Amino acid sequence: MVFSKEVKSVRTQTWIGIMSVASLVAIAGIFLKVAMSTQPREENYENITKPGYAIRRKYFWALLIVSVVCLVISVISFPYPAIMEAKITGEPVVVKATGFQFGWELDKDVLPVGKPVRFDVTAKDVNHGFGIYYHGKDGSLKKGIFVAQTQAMPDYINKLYVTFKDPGVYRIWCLEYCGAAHHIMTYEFRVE
Ligand SMILES: [Cu+2]
Repeated sequence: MVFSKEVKSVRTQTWIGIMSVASLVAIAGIFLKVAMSTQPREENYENITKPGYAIRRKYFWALLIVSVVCLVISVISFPYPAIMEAKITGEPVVVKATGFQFGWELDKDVLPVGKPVRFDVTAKDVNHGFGIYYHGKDGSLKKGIFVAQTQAMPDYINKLYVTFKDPGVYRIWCLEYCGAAHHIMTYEFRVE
């Protein structure tokens, strides 16, 4: 028998098709057999979960103890009690303080010692930081001691209450970078 090229090609394709279907059926059969023979595993999960939960419980208590210890330590070093002790007694002396690029305007240069002072702080142009530092009795203390601070903001008046304990020279320093000459933005007043 002599077949043409086309007939040979069709035969080959048919064979490939039959072989493919046959292997698919065989694979499906294997899957089916495995699926049929599989049964739910009977295992004692308690053996695993019990020690697992025990470890979890230990971790929980350890974490809780560590958290409480950390909380107590951090609360002790909080500055809140000192702030809460501060009380305003009597009418405060009101000082209007305005920040601008690059300086401060205050309507008073001499403030009382031991009496409450209220700074009404605002700004003319941009945000500034209003920081008060103590520079010693005669102003010779170069590195000032921080006293109090608030923000100086345009269109807002932030009220800062301070009772000066020490007479001497105090300086205001801008605590927020506000431009090229920010570092010279300072003002001096006296407390007597
Ligand atoms: Cu500034």
